[in-house]
Amino acid sequence: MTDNNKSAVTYFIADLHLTESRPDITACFMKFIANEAPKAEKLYILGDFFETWVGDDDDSPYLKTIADALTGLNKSGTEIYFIHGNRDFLIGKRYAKKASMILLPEIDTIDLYGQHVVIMHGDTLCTRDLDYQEFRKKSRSWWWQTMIKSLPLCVRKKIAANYRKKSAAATAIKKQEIMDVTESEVIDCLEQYHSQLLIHGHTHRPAIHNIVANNAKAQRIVLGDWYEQGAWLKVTPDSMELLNQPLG
Ligand SMILES: [Mn+2]
Repeated sequence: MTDNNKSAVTYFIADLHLTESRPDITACFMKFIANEAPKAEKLYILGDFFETWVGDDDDSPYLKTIADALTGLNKSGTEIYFIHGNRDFLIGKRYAKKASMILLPEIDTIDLYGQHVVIMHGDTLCTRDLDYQEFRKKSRSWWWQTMIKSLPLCVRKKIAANYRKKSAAATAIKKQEIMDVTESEVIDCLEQYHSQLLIHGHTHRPAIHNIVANNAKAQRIVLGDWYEQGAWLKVTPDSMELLNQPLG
């Protein structure tokens, strides 16, 4: 699918939290899709692309606009890959197809210009957030998802809104370090996958961390959220850069 007109550039984004109630973030994303993303041969979306997701049967015009923008990008020759976040883990094959995205497993490894890289949303690294990890386990189970999907769309929307309220209140009182990754999980993960580079989002703490894993230099790159600016990681065969653009 890769076109000859695309250069050796790969972009990574996460935590846009797209929602109709944030037209500024949506406009920033549309600008990114129109001006920036077409330069890349591949775009990886590492979760929490949407603020919430209640099911692929939500046929709102807003979600269609986003899908159409991604499809236009894909038609220009940019491959689009998606890993679920903790907000949009219910995105399924139907919407992925509409948006021309390829769904990847929750932890995946890719060849990034010769480097073996682990990519993920990042919520699984926050093992000290016990309440969340318990919810995560439940909400990824077959029985929970079957039960949720059997409810009418309007009920699911209400449940999601309630959950977000409760989660925001809980997050506000959780200690900062609980909300960040557990360093030993990062090292274990890089060792398990025999990799020296991990790219993830979720914590909203954009940075390139130099660490040690597999007894050698390694890096953990954290993508930025889009609450106050557009943010992406640009990777070429010889550079890695976290970039921004203003909202709106
Ligand atoms: Mn997240």
